[in-house]
Amino acid sequence: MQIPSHTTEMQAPSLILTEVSNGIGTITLHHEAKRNALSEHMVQEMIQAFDQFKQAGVRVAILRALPGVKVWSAGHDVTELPAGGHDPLSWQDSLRTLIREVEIFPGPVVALIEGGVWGGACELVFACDMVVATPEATFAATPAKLGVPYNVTGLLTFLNVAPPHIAKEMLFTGRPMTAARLERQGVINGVVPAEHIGAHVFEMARTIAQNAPLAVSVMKEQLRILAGANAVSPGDFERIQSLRRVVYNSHDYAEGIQAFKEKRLPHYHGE
Ligand code: YXS
Repeated sequence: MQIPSHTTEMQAPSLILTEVSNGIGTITLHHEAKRNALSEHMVQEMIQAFDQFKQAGVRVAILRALPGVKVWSAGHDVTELPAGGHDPLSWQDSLRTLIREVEIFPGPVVALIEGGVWGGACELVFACDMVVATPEATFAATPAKLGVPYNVTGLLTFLNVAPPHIAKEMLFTGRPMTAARLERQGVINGVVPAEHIGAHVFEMARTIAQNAPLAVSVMKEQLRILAGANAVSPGDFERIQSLRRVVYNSHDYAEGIQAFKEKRLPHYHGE
């Protein structure tokens, strides 16, 4: 039985459901009104859930939305992005914090995907250790559509799971890519019909949970360290940050955010 994560009458209503059974912890995104946008509030609840899972000795975590959703998550909460002049994806940004939590959680995190995955949620899913999706699921990376200068570790998440041409097609077009196409490229682990995906993912989680948890969690941490072992010189890093500053200080960035809020198409002028 899924229970809302712990809330008291003083707190805002919970935006996720959590469940722990037999060493498997499940986080279900549950904010339909904003299409499960990864707001500060939702991210804080997810981080608390991961902490609870650690204390409960959870060996595998599953990240999902409610069965049958049309939108798994609409990505970063755009209303919480700076209007301009500040790095929208700095170290302490909620999306960045959540992705690091997934990466350091001491057990595999399996993403169970139904519906559309947008923007930063696409990176969140790719940062999970395995991804299983229904045939109807789609994945769209949207920084180019909003004028957002994606950050270094975020782009590395894409490069670590997708061949460069696929990562570039996703990032440059901003168009949703189908689960079938991403499975063919090895970007996701499998495509399973909606009526079977729950059982399929739980069966995989049970198999992992029966293995030696220390060996699994240490291999996960080793793979995280190896995946991030891309040497970038201090000069190159400074050049990257100066290029990103031009973008988030640009008219185009402010236009992208404003157009979203006004529910209209943006008009970009390359400045
Ligand atoms: O008008 P109300 O108040 O009912 O609110 C609407 C939307 O404004 C809201 N909503 C969001 N609010 C904040 N941040 C979001 N990302 C977001 N997405 C949606 O939810 C209410 C219902 O939305 P609506 O009417 O559009 O739903 P729909 O079913 O017609 O369409 C679902 C979507 C997902 C196709 C549509 O909402 C959509 O295109 N959302 C934006 C997807 C997107 O571009 N996400 C990227 C966010 S920025 C991000 O993740 C990174 C910074 S980056 O861009 O760099 O990747």
